[in-house]
Amino acid sequence: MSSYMLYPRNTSTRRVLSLDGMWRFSFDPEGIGTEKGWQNGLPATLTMPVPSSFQDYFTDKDSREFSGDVWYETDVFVPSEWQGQSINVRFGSATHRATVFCNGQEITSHEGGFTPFCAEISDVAVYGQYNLISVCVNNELHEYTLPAGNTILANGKKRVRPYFDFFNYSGLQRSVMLTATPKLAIQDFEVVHKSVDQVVCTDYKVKVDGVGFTACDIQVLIFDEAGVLVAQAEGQTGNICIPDVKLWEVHDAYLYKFVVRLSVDDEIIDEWFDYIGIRTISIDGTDILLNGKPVYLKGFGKHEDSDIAGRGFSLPVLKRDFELMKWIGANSFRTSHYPYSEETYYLADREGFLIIDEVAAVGFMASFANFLGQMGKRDCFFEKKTTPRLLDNHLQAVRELILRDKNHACVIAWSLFNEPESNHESAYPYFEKIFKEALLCDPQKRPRTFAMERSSDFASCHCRQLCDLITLNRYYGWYISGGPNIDDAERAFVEEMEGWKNSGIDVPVVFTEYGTDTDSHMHKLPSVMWSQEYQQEMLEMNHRVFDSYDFVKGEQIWNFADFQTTEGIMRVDGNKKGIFTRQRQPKSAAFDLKQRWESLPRDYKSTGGSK
Ligand code: CKU
Repeated sequence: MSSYMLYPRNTSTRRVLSLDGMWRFSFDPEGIGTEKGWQNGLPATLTMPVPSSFQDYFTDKDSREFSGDVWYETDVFVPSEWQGQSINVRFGSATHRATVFCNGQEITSHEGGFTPFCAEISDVAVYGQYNLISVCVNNELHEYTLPAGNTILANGKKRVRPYFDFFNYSGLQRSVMLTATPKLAIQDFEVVHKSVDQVVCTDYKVKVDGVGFTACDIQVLIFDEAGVLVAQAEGQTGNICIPDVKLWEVHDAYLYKFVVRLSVDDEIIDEWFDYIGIRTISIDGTDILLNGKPVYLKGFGKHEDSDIAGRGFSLPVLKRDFELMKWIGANSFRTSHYPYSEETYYLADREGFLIIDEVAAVGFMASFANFLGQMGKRDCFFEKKTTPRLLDNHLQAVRELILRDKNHACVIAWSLFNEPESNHESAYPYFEKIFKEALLCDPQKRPRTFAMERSSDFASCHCRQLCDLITLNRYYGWYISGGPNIDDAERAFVEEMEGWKNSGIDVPVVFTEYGTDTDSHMHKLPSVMWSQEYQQEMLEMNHRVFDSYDFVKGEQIWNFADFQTTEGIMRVDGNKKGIFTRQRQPKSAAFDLKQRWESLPRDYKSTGGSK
């Protein structure tokens, strides 16, 4: 069992040390590491940067395509003055699962490659000395894992077959930190913002853990951006109304510093803080309302993906992506197809971007099993022997996502699946459980959705009534009637949209994917598929259709940038649907988008929301 911990921060009572850097590394193709005692020291002498994916450094294919166990280890100095505190090694993620050891002793395991977890080493660490931290990370995919796929044996080697369209990058891809917190500590904190009579106030709740917490006093202090104390409250739960509160807005983010203090007899025993944007989010008919005012979403489906580091967290890439998104006039993105690094959400909070936050439930469609590979008729994905195990993992992933991201102003909706087999009636009971769990876990009760593939629409989808907003992935002009047949694509698209309209759609529809693969070096007049001109034409056609339907309340293009995928006959060194190249330079369509998005009003096509 592993535990969650609030984002680590240095405060008067807490200490954080970064463990990022060059770790020692070994491949363990036969999975014999633990048996052979590798937790006491690795046999091989490879090195590996943390955070990063391990795949793109080596010059041989076997290393890049490696599936199975890999081991990381490093020496960690635990200061003697930390004795008596709770000492943890906190992993931003370990993809897709990990077991952690300290000085050879097994500490914890964690399933799921995109959420943080802690290994508590307080009782195992030797204080005032270096300690050996070892991690066995496994990157296999199965039909019961998130994301889904399978693992086969090819020439005696394990190989993954992802049921999804992105490379199975893995390893310790996010920062690792050593933390010291008091034994009696603030465990969690939640905020819910409510508008009553035009005034937005915040209900808060503090969770404390440890022996003797009933004797504690809890204080919440709120500072504005100038550092002035503007409100305070006492107790584990309470309500805060900041006089003349400055709301968090799109591209106009205002963040208050929420400080939580735990004290006994006036002595502060724990202190933690976070930066919180105060805003409301709701759905009113076909409008998405931020602070009661309609907002039209403009932006992208993204990936955490870049040269060399793979899916490894990179602050420079994150910074560049946000600058490009601001330049082009975007206001939102979806964390397709997994929860992103925590730093992404903190930056989105700071910059005023809206996020549709997605759990790694991708590859849940029988016909897409082995994406771009074998197709054929199979049983519904939700009727397999492995479904109960998948459901357990999925519920846990939803809990961990919401536990981590619930306080972020930037998160405006939860995407609970990407392109699942929702056109089958046996999907409904599974979906219902996932949707219920999300509602239960989220104190802010954000809107819930899942990204629908073309086989699910107004008529064929069995789960759409569970959605608070509808999100559609559509490829009219690419997978459907591309190139010279783009007029047919437009007709088919309009036909589908008429279907949604006639079905009496009464929630917003946001396009979460549409786009074309585009070679950044290819120009062609007249256009052909893959040329930059065709990307421009296809987007123009799609926008024409979006613009004719008032219930369409957002457009998020697939994809922000070109990204790496598994090799295949439809992918040329990856998916090229980026508006930017993998090196983050614009294709021609970027300039059209900039013009369009800068001219669309915030409340484009609103029906006049009031709440
Ligand atoms: C995108 C089969 C459709 C998959 N959909 C999801 C996304 O992950 C893919 O990259 C479409 C595409 O470019 O095909």
